[in-house]
Amino acid sequence: MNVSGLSVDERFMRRALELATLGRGHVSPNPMVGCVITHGSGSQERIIGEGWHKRYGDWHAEVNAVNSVLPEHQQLLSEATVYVTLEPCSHWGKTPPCADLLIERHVKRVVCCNDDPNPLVSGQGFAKLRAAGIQVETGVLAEQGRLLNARFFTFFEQKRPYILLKWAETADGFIAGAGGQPVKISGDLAHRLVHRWRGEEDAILVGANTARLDNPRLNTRLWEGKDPTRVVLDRNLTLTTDLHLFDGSQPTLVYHASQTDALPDLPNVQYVVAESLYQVMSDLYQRKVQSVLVEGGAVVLNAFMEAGLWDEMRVFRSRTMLGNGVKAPTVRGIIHSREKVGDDELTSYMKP
Ligand code: AOF
Ligand code: ZN
Repeated sequence: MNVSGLSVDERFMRRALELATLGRGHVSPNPMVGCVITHGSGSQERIIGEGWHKRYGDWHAEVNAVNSVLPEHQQLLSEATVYVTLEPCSHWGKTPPCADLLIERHVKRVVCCNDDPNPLVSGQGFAKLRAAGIQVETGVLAEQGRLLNARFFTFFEQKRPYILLKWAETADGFIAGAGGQPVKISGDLAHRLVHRWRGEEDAILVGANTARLDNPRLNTRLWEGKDPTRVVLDRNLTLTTDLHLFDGSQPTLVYHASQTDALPDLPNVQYVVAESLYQVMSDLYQRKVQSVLVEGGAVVLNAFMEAGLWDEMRVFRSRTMLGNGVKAPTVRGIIHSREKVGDDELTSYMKP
């Protein structure tokens, strides 16, 4: 232990976790992964290489870390410890298996936060390394590792996307005006932050009322980032196709439960039958959507809560009073963080 209260392994792993976060927003559906390579032991242990998974389809963290080791230090790899936030892969995917690379370079020890939940890898990466005589330790900063890739773990373990419920409410607890009429509740900074979040998730979901009354674009125009897939719940197909959601600028999925075959033929818009929220979520899982940001309205947010289909809630509270309107959902979960965003207060809650 040193002054930070962390063991040496934990200290290097914390660095690997930091590196992993540099891939945020660019690697989905892959996990964020960071890697630190060290040489020496005890107080002499020094970093000789670092890397992270930068972009989907690109090299994995371990490859970038091995390549970052200076040519004159490459021979040190046979005495090196590799700290990698996730179990090294064992499969031929877009790139060759990372476990094979570490075996080829004869590294001495591999330390990880978590086992890879992807069935293509799960346990087989570690098995390969051990069979080659490499020391393997897993479970170092395991909780931080799971939190970092909560979307990836939820997707493989629960076979549904990670679900974030988001809304803004007034000081007196309203989410919209009377009859669901949109009112400006949170400020410009909160608005921009939401656009950043949109770029970090695979999909954004709204109900038919919100689609009709707010006519949202559900893109990330206030932040640099990819535009997520739009998801609209329109059970009885009541929405008119002149709404921004149907402009074809982003892939758009419309879930409905109507029997009709007479569906609009719009570019980039797909109609899918689903009888329940569970069916919607399992269809999104089939489409490899790892996370969904639910932006309302109240009926939809409450339905997700009632179904137990949520992982995180993010609530902006403004100082404004509305007097009447649509009541905001009741928050649940454990407070994870609280901060000021402009004049608004943002609180996030995690499912216990
Ligand atoms: C690692 N290191 O940095 C990452 C891993 O499609 P591919 O070939 O990129 O493979 C994606 C899978 O590989 C992903 O689902 C996860 O199981 C693992 N990700 N593994 O050894 C990395 N990003
Ligand atoms: Zn890999």
